[in-house]
Amino acid sequence: MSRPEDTVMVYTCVPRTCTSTMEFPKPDMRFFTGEVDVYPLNTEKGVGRALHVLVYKLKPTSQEILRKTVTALHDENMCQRYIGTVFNRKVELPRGQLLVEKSPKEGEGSLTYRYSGICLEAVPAVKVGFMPLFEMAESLMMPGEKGFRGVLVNKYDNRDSVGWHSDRDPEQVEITGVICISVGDGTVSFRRKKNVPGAEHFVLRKDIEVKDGEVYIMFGEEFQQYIEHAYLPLKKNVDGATRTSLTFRRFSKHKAQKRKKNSATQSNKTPADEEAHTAQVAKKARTGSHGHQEDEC
Ligand SMILES: O=C(O)CCC(=O)C(=O)O
Repeated sequence: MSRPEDTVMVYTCVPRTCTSTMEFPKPDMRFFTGEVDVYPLNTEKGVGRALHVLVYKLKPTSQEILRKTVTALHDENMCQRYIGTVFNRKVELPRGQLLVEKSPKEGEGSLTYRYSGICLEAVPAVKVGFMPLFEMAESLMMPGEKGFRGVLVNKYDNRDSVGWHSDRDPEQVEITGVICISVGDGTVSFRRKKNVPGAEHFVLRKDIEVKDGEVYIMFGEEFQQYIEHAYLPLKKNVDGATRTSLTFRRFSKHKAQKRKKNSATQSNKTPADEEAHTAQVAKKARTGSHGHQEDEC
C-alpha cells in the first residue's frame, strides 16, 4: 500500500527536480480539514505531465451530511444492480449504480450513460438531496473551471468491484478531472496505460487507501489519457463490508461521440474492455480489466 509522498498544509508544491511550482486546490474550510495527501504518479519529478492523486478529508459536519444523504439513498434502494450484455451473455454487473444530474434542463431530457448494454438515466440532484454534495465537490475546483454535470454513484457490497478503466473525458481541460467522495474505507488502484506514448513516465501501479469521508481527485491535465484506475474485489469475503463512491464528472462530449450520435450508422457495440472485465468477474476472477465508455443512450 502506498503512503502519501507528502502531506501538505500549504497548497503550492515546489517539486525538488523542476523549476516550476505545482498548485493544488485549496480546501474550502467550510467543508474540509486543511490536510491534503499528495500522491505523485510520475516516476521522475518534472518528467512528463504532472499527474497526482490528491486526497482531502471532509470535516465531521460535512461527513454527517454525506452519510445522511447516502443512507437515505440506500434506504430507498436507489442503486440498482444492472444486467449487462457480455459476449452475448447476460451478466450482473458487480456493483449497484445510480446516475445523478445536477441541473437537468426542462425539455432537454436528462443525462444518460451507457456501457455494456445498459443505460443509466439520471435522477435530478434535488430529488436525492445531492446539491450540498455538489457544493462540496465543486469547492475543490480550480478558478475558472467548468462545474460538474453529474455524479455516478457506485455501491459496493462485499467483493463488488469496478475493474481497470479510465473515465472517458478525452478532451479534459479541467485540471481537477474527476473528483470522488468515498463513504466507507477502500483501496483504489491506479496504473499507467499500456501502449500509450507518454504513459511510460508514470508508475506501473499505485494502491491508495481512501478512508470513509475522504475525497480524492484524479488531478492533472489529460489524467485519463495515461492512467487507469480500479476498485478491485476484496481478497476474501467480508460479510457486511460496504463502500459507496460518488464520482463527480463533467460528462463532456467527445467530438467523435458527437459525430457518432449524429451519424445514421450509430453502433451499439459495448466496450470490449468492459466486456472482458465482466466476463472475468463472471468467472470469479480476482482482478479485472475494463474500460468505461460513456455515451448518451
Ligand atoms: O469507487 C471508486 O473509488 C472508483 C469509482 C470509479 O472508478 C468510477 O466511478 O469510474
